[in-house]
Amino acid sequence: MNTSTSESLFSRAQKVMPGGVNSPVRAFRSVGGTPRFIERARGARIWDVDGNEYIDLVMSWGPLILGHADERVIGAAKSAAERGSSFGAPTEAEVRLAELVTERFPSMDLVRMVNSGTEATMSAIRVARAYTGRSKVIKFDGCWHGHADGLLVKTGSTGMQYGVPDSAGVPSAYAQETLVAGYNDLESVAPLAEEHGGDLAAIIVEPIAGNMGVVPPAPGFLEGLRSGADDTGAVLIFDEVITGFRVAPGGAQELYGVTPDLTTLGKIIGGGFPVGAYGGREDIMGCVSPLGSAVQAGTLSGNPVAMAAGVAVLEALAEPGVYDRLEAKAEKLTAALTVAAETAGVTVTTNRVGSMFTTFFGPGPYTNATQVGSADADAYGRYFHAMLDNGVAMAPSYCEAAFVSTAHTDEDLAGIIEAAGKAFAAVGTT
Ligand code: KE4
Repeated sequence: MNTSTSESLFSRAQKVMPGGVNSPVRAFRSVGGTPRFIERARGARIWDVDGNEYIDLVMSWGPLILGHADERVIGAAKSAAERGSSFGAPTEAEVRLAELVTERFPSMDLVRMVNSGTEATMSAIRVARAYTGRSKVIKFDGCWHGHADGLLVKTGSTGMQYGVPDSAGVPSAYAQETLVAGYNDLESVAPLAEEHGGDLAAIIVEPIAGNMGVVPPAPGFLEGLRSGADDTGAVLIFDEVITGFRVAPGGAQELYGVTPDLTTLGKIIGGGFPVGAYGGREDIMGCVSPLGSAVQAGTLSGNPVAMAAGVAVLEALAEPGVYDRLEAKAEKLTAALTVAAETAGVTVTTNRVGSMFTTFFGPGPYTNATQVGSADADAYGRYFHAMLDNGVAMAPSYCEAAFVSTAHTDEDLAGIIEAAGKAFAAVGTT
C-alpha cells in the first residue's frame, strides 16, 4: 500500500505541530506506523491522500452516526454558512437544537452549548461545585472525560484515596480534589463517599465506558451511583459525550432507566462540527451565568453552522427504525467478527452496546480498567495494521470504541468481515 504522501505530510506536520497531530491518539503511537492523512470521505468510506480507500469504523470517534458527508448535514451546514459563519449573538438554530436535546433527554431541563466534550464536562463540574458549595469529585478508573485539569487524574497508590495527576502540568492540589473509584465497583465508592461525602460535589461517570474500550455498566452499578449521589447530596453527572444519541435517542440514561442530575453531550450533536453541551436539573443549571454565579462562556458556543448540522442530525435520527437498523447492523457485524476470529484460532472478547463495540484480544471478561489492562495490546496492534492493509480503518488504540453508522451498507459490512478474516489470520493464534 502506497503511503508516501501521508509519510511526507506527517514529516511536514511534525515540524509545526506537537507530534504532527492535533490530538495525541491520531499519531498512531500505540500501534506504530504512519497516520493516514485523509483527503475525503463519504458514507462509511474514507480516502487517504495516496488514494487508498478504507471502510471506516472510527467515524471521527463517534460523531458521524449518519456516516461521512451526509447530504442532510452538509446541506444544512452549507446553507447556514452562506448566511454567516458566526455572530456572537443568539440564533434560532441554537434554540432548535436545545429543544431537540431537551425533548430527547427529559432529565435536561436546561442545556448550555459549548464547543467540545471537554468544555462540557469541565463546565458541568464547575456548576456542580457551585450548586453544592462543595469541592470533591469522584471519577472512575478507565473513564475519559476530556482534558480539563481536574479530570486528568488517576488512582493514587494503593490505600491513597486522593487522585494523583495523570498528566504533567496538573498541580497535585487540583488532583487532590478528585477521587478515583473502580468502574463497576460500587464497593470502591462507599469508602470515598463515607470519608468525603460531606464535601462531595459530584460523581461523574461514563454510563457506558467507551474510553477503555467499550465496557457496559454492570447490573446495579448506575443505580448504585444514583443512590450514592442521593445519600451524599452529590450531583450525579452522566458523561454521554459518546453515548448520547448513540445507544438510544435518549442515550444511556434512557437505555438503563437511571436519571442523572446533569448530562454532558458532544460528538453526535454536532454532526462532525465542534459542539459540546451540558445540562440538567433546572435548580442546578440555575447556577450558570447569567442566571447564577457559576461563570462559563464561549465565543463560538452555539455556532450557527454547527447548530444547523446538529439539528439536521437529530432530525434524521428521529426517523422511525433508525436505532433498530443500527442495532441489527452492529449485531450482524460483531457476530461475524467473532466467527472470523474463532476460525483463525484467535481468542477475542467483544463488548458491544448498540452500534459501539470493542474487540479485545484475550478471553476476558473485560468489565473494568484492570481487566482491560490485561488484554493483548500487541495483538490488537497487529490486527489494526492488517485491517488497515486490507482497507478497514480501526481506532489506533484498543482502548477505544468502533462505531457503526446508518451509512454502513451490507457491502461495507461484508468488506469489514472479509478483511477481518485475513487480519485475524495475520495476528496469529493467541
Ligand atoms: P472532546 O473534548 O474530545 O470533544 O470530548 C472529550 C470527551 C469527553 N467525554 C467522553 C466520554 C469522551 O469520549 C470524550 C472524547 N473522546 C475521545 C475518544 N474516545 C476523543 C478522541 C481524541 O481525544 O482525539
